[in-house]
Amino acid sequence: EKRYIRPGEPGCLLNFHTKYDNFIGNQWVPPVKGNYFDNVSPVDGKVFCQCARSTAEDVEIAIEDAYRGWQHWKKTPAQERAKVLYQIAQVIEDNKEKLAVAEVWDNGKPIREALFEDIPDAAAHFRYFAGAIATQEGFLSEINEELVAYHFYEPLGVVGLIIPWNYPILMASWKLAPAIAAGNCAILKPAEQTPASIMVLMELLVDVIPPGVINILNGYGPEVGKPLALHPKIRKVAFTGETTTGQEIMRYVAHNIIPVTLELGGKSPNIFFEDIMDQEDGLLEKAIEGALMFLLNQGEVCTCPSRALVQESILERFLEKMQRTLNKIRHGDPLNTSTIIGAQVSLDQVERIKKYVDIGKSEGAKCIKISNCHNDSPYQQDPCILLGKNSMRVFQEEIFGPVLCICTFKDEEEAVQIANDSAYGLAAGVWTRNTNRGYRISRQLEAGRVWLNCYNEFPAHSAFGGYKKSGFGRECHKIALEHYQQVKNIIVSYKEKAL
Ligand code: TXE
Repeated sequence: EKRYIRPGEPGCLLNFHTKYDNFIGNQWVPPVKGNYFDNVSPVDGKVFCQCARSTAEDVEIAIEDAYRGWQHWKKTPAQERAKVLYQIAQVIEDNKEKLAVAEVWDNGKPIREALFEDIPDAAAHFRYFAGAIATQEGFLSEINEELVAYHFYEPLGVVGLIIPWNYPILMASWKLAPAIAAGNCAILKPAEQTPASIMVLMELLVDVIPPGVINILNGYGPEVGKPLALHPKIRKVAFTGETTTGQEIMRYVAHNIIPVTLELGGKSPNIFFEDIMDQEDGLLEKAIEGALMFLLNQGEVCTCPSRALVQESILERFLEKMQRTLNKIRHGDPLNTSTIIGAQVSLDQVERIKKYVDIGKSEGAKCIKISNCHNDSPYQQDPCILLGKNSMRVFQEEIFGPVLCICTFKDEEEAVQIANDSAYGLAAGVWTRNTNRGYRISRQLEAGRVWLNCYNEFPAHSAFGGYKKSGFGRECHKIALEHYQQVKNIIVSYKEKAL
């Protein structure tokens, strides 16, 4: 157990500045209108810095600088671009603890997650896309003896990346790595709840990235995200956030007919079959851990396994085991490495979660008490388990908090029917010893990612993205490169003479 020192206290690994300008063309540029907004840490509930409250005028400046940078970047050979991505990964890794503390302070997540997942995963994505771009090849088609069609992957230009607050540095990396690897320059807009940790990262990267390749504009969605997505010189938008915001983004990009990828909400089912019980091989313990994944990042995860579908025959035993493990879980200071549940990102978010718990109860869901998990901070929400039916609102709407909704099923057919009875289709989990069943069910689930006997693994090199209202496009895999590229086809005739 280790307790990291809070920013501002003597001996802390980092001290935030009191004010952050935008990061444009490798310079710190004040917002044109001169406005800043307060940034509160959910760890102590206090304002710890101010960040630029950008507007359309700042978008103009960033676009200009990004295009200036692009003149060089688009001509930079893939191997050289890869080298920059490797260097970014190295800087992230070398500053792992500092970045983890920054992330915790900005977002409220427990430091064990930031240290062992968010930050190393961010580095892994830059490394992965460095390798992917260095090995990407165009292709050619032999049309006939004298006619050849060549295909080249070309970058799009300057792309707009809009990200949420739940994984600031990791979400930035998921988007920045493929975007810049592919030869684009990027303008990233962090969420207004978590604008600061990314600025700490940019301070570390300023000597590593060529000017204009990565630009950061802070501010509110409608004030800066919207003009960014609407700008006629933006060639693509990648967005992660709420489904209704995703719908807005689609409307914006329609103006300029540019591609968009969307990673939106989820209500992911985690399905537990009876055959996981009664053997001493550790799968049951693993499954319980999988069920408790609804607590990861305090439930503020797009793939939160917020619906547990438990086979009727094992419900009681499963619940009992789950409660026993839950009672040992520590809720507390996010900077302590033994803390499992940290602070929710904002008081608004706490309010939203509480409202949903009340809705669940009023719909008749049974609330299962968890004894040990309590904390007095207004930013900390006690975990909650609701036993109910899939038709209830709490089973259908994204809560984005430590709330697990459990229902039962009789057989495979019913499990699939309940799992797919959702507007969303981001992810799902299946737990069984029967590999044929696992495969069969996985293929029937309407979800872009299925975890079989595991949950919430996010390795680089595996495609991630949604079905249905969870969006479209894939990240974390080299196919994402194609979302940031267009194909140039050149047809060449090698015929010597006219007909
Ligand atoms: O999301 P938004 P919010 C869910 C979760 C949460 C809810 C609201 O349920 O409680 O969404 O979160 C920018 N034009 N998820 O309000 O609004 C915004 O500034 C351009 C699910 O934070 O979608 C931020 O940078 N940009 C989710 C980003 O969009 C706009 C992750 C996301 O904010 C904009 C986060 C506009 N009109 C929340 N409006 C997931 N599934 O991963 C907002 N933004």
